Amino acid sequence: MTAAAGHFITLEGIEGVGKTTNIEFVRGLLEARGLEVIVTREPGGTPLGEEIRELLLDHRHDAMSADAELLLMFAARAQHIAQVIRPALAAGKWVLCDRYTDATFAYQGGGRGLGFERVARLADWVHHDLWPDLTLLLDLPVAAGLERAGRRNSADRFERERSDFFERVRDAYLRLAQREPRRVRIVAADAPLEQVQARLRAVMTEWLTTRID
Ligand code: Z5A
Repeated sequence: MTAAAGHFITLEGIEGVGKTTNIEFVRGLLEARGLEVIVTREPGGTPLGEEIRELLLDHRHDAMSADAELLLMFAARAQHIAQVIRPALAAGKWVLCDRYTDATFAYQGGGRGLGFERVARLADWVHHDLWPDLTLLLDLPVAAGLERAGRRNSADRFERERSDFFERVRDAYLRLAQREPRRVRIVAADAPLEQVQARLRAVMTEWLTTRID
């Protein structure tokens, strides 16, 4: 849980699951309640973080080691936390973030096979108790996510991975939800957009009612 005045919500899921599409919908739900929201993303969210993102996604760096990838994710995150997330939370704002440390557990811990323990040690070092208050885990079978993402023109370094990589990522996400069911809420995303958004609305309404009403 965040140790600050504001609230911290993240969206997670495998590639193509609909985070980018739905983050604006969630922002709208919060703003309709008069809440001040900032939307940001990882890796990225700061000028330095966006440059690190370029390095991470660039397919010319296909020789990048799993450890280098892991450390770059946390380097971008450290800057994001210092420059954006902590100041916004301290000012009482709602931070809505497209991916955070759960993505590192899923992609580097699960997908790359580095394991959860190493990720947990870095998380403790970089942000200690700064965990989201709520994580919306959009869940979709890998084939469907890849099919949706495949409609785009160019593939970045992650999008070039094979489906067994994304199966490990999805499995890791589901294990995280099992470990922390109060924080990580699974939202089935294998449905038309209106239905997924109705599910998101239901989860958000229930959560907001119990947390801040
Ligand atoms: N990464 C990591 O490895 N470790 C970390 O710690 C972090 C990140 C933080 C970049 O992230 C990469 O960084 C990511 C993991 C890694 N790579 N991968 N894979 P990203 O979040 O920027 O990249 P992404 O996951 O590829 O996001 P995305 O491509 O933008 O996917 P999305 O946001 O989940 O999906 P979308 O763009 O909203 O939707 C995809 C398409 O599906 C689009 O055409 C939509 O119109 C369509 N769509 C959405 N919802 C529906 C429904 N319900 N039905 C039908 N069609 C739909």
